[in-house]
Amino acid sequence: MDVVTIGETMVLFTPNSRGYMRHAHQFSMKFGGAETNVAVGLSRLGHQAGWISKVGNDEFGKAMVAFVKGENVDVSQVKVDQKHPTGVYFKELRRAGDVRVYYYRKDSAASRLTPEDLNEEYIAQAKFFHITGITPALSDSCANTILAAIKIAKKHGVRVVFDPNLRRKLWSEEKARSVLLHLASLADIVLPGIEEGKFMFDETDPKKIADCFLKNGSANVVVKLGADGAAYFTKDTAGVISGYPVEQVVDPVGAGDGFAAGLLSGLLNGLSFPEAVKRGNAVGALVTMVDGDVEGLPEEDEIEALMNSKNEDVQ
Ligand code: KDG
Repeated sequence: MDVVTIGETMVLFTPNSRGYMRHAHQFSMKFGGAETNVAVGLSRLGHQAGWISKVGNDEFGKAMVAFVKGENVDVSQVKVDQKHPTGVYFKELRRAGDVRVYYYRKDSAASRLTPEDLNEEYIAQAKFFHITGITPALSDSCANTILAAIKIAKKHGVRVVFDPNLRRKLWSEEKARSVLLHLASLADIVLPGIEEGKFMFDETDPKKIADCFLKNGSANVVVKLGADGAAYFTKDTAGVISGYPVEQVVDPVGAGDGFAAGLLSGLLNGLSFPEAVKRGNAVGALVTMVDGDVEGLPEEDEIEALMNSKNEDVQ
C-alpha cells in the first residue's frame, strides 16, 4: 500500500438546482469524505490506497463501500457497525463557489471507531499514513483511535501526513485547537490553510504560520494558499509555488484533499518537494472546476494537460 488513510465518508446529497436548499425538489446522491477524497485521488493517479473506517449496516453504507472499491481503493479495513447508521451530509450550492454544508453524522457508524479497529500490520506496510482533523472531532473514541494509529505508524517508520481540516461545526474551538496542535506536533508533513493558521496560531502570513508549526514539532509544512498556490517549508528548502488559473470555481469542497493527493502522488513518484507541491496545486485546481467532492479528481493525462497549458484552454 502506498497510502493508508482513516476517517468517515458520508453519503452526500446535493440539490440539482442552485440557491436555497429549501426550494430543492431533486437531489443527486454522491459520496464525500476528506480521507476517501485523498484515497480516490491517489488511486486515479495509479497509486495503491487503503481506507480504514466503519459504515452502517444500511443501503448507504453498501453503496459507499461499492463506490470506493470501484475506485480501486482497498476497503478490506472497513467494518460494518450493526447499531449505528452511515453518516449523511447535504451540500447546498447557493451559487458558483458559494457552498454550505449540513451534517447528519452524530452517532454515526464511523464515529464509533475504536483503537481495536486498527490492524497494525496494515498501517505498518504503508509508505504514508494520512489523517485529518475531522476524525478526532467525531468522538473521543475516534480521537483515541487516531492517536493509536499514529503511534503504530511511527513505530514502523511510516510517514504521517496531517491535514488539520478544521470543521467548526463538529467541536468547540478550545478542544479543536488543542487536539489539532497535538496532532500537528506528531506529523511529518502538515497541510494547513491560512484559515487554520489563523485559528491555531493567530497568524495569517504563510511563513509565520509555517514557523509556528515547525516550532510545534511538525517536520515539513505546506501552507495552502488557494488560488495563489502553496508555500512549502522543509528542513532544507522553502518556497512558494503559484497556483494554476481557474476560470470559475464551481465547487471548492475537496480541493485541499486533491492537493494532498497530488502532493503525495508526486512524492511517491520521487519528485522533489517543490515539484510535488506543483502537482498538488494542479490537482487542487482541477477539483474546484467540477461539482462534487471527488468527481473532479483527475487522471494523469488531465494533470499533464493542465500543467502544459500555460494559461491556454485545456483541450
Ligand atoms: O475536504 C472535503 C470534505 O470536507 C468533504 O468531502 C466532507 O469529509 C467531509 C467533512 O467532514 O466535511
